[in-house]
Amino acid sequence: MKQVVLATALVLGLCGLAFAHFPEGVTYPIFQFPDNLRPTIDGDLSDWDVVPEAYRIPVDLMGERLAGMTEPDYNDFNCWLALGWNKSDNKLYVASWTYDNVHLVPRPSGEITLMWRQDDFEIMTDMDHSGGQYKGWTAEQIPDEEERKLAEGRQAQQYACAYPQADGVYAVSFDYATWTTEAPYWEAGFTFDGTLNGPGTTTYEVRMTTWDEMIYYGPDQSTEHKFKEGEIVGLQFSYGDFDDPENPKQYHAFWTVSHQDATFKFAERLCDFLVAPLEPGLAVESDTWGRIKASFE
Ligand SMILES: [Ca+2]
Ligand SMILES: [Ca+2]
Ligand SMILES: [Ca+2]
Repeated sequence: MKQVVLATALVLGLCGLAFAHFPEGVTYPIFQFPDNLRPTIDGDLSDWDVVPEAYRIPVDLMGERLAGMTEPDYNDFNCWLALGWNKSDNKLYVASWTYDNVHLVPRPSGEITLMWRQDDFEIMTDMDHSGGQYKGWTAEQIPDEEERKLAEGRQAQQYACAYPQADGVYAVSFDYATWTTEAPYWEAGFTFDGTLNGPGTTTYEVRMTTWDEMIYYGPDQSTEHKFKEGEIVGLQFSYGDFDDPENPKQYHAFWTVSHQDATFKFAERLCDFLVAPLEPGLAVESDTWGRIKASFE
């Protein structure tokens, strides 16, 4: 087994030569949650009110890649997302809010790999910021079937969420791992307020373990990413918008933070995200709160 793993690492190393990231010149910050302000993972995003506006990524900063829209129409689709991290639990926190005029989530029960073919929210992670191909390997590129399976999602990962779903499965990772979207590596809360096949708002709130190297056999064979304050990691987020209940597999629009295509395959097309230091105001506030609490004890 060890030889198989090493051989694949060599293939990946040779392919991972590109480092450009998008949008060019843009770095988005990941908010550092102090321990006492970590959000509860329940789909209620009110505990994200402490996150300053500068950390939010609204649809206005995203690119639309399929419908030719150069700016958002809030009556058709609106969204924002925000990222957080915490030093103590070493987790990535994700909050997403969307309004959609037609919320279409008709995925048949059991067909989890079709998660993307409906109104979904996609998360891509390249934690060691290496770039390079991370999915969609062909037999020509990696002839050995098992090595090819190992390479899918190994050095970067793609996840999708959609809510609600007929079979109660709300997330999938597009590789051979089933455990990366299960507790304790993935916890999520979702809400939908509206009419299915009609207008509504959806929230996704996720706390997830991130991986420098994901081996689909299990967490013990994989390497968890350790967040370092001030480092840059590769992340990317997309929203598919499907609006025609009569033709549910037809994209209406596709909104993406990186403004790039094929981010499901090439990690160098992901965005730069800064693992931010604690906001000075919050650090003072939590210190002060600690002292006040201590004075009552
Ligand atoms: Ca919450
Ligand atoms: Ca729409
Ligand atoms: Ca839609």
